[in-house]
Amino acid sequence: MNRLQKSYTLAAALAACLAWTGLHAQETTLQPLPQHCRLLADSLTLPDGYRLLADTTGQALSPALTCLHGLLPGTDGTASFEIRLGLKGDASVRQYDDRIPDRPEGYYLRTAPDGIVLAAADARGAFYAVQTLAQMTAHGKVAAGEVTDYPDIPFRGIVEGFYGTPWSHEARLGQIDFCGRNKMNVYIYGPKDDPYHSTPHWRQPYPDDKARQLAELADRARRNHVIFYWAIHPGKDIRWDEADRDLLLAKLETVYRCGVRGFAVFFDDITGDGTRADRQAELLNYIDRHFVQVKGDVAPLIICPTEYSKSRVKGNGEYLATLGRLLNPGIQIMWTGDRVVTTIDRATLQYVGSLTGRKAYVWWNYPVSDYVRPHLLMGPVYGNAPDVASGLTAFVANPMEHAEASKLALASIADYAWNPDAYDSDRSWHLSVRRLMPLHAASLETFAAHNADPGPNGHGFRRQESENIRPALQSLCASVAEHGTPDEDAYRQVYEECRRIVVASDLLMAADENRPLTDEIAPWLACFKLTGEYGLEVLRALRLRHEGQADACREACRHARALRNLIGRAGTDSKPGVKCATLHLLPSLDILLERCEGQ
Ligand code: 14T
Repeated sequence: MNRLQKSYTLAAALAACLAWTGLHAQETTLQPLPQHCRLLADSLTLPDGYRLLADTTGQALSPALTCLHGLLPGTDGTASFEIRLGLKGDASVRQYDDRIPDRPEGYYLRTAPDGIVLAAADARGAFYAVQTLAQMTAHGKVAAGEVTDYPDIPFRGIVEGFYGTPWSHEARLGQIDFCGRNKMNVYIYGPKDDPYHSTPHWRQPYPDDKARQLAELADRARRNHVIFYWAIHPGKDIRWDEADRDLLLAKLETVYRCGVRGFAVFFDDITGDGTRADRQAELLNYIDRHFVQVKGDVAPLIICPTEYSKSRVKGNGEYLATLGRLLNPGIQIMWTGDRVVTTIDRATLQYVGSLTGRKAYVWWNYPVSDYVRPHLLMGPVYGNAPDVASGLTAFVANPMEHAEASKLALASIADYAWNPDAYDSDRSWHLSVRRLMPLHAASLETFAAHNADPGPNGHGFRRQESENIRPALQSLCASVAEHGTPDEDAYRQVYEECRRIVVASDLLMAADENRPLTDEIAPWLACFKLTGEYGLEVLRALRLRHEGQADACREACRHARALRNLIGRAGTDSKPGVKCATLHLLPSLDILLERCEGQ
């Protein structure tokens, strides 16, 4: 054996050993990140046919089975490769019972040369096992290994609760499927601008076409193991009498008949008599007693209180204390944190928990942009504490009116809510980008990196933006300000970033990979391209000035100024005032241009 052969053998032995101990495990791209996961570097080739061993007790496993058949169509009763799908105690997975986490929605997944095991604590867990399997599968191959998993937060999802154009029916169906793929189990329907959700028409039943759509949403939710909640917002003009109470109950009944099995009552953003805690509690308890408990198949009620953030709490919190004291114990109380738009930590959960005597149902106002409409919020999702799980029952996010662009943040929110203490915002952001447009991930990442901060706003909520190029922008501006000469390295980096911006804009505008997304962000893509072109022209002007070419510099400045004016006017009639890269990139370029124009 020569030296080369010897070292090869050694390397192979080492690799085998590492594979065995899991140290050579593949860096996982699973999102949400599982609690325990050991995937080997090798993947298995999936056979054309497999034998399915599934215990089909009732309808419980049907969403999991439907999804499995979509992923691997070739069932064949005689094949040697076995796929076992079942719940704890079922014959098909009995030998794996002790591996199933003893937690709601828990599952154990094993992929090996002889077959696949999907063994779960409950039906939703089985569905999630299949979702994980789907993420491990590509091009006829599946990663080999084991996953043991469960969520740390019981309820995770979306609250469609923003002001502005409500999502289209198609967009909602897509969001519910998205919830399923991201292991979110709640979708709360409460768009502020649905007239039948709020004033003026909350008392009226939906017209037939809208009722049919609600039924379709409820059905789609069931297929994704998502609880679809319908919310009503009656507080602007409710009278605390029997007539309005009966009208509200009758409205819930009509929505129940559409197949909806979850209900919420929102009392946010109202003034006057509707804000009374004792009356709100009385109404909710009445609904609980005479509707939820009578039906028997309806999820626990949710209330969004009038004082839904610490900043809205008056006095010593008598309002929330009254709700906590009077509301039936199973009723969930929503909470946005210390402010309306802010990140969540243990202290805020402790605060509201001790007032209401129950764990908070967190309504996170992100990536909602109804208070900063010209901006897209597509940066990394960060700032929520890793140790929140014991202080809340739910974490639901209020998105942007842009359904597709919201999915970037929502995928990370799903990741966070599943496993908050292992959550890594950058890792999650990269994965979310890749899952939205795998073929254009680099371009979409460039776009999203510069579309993150909401700009100055009344909530005082800000986000990092353009972090990759921030140091270079700083040194470039500093070098020009201090000695009039641009720092070469910084200049080159900013130049390259502006080139990337122009190219990314063009690639995304031309791409067919995710039309719903690129159509939605088209006005921002146009603005983004102008921003890149503006940057390039500012840099050219800077160089010409440095070279002493005064006339050429002046011409470049004129062009740059024209581009800057176009950026200021960016948007279309339907989407006025589009803004991007406003935190660092645009202000830096503005400083540099003024400097060039100044001489
Ligand atoms: F119900 C609440 F939890 C809540 O957040 N309500 C609204 C919500 O619909 C909206 O999307 C969100 C972000 O703008 O904030 C709440 O609406 C507000 C908040 C304010 F502080 C509307 C006006 C305000 F001044």
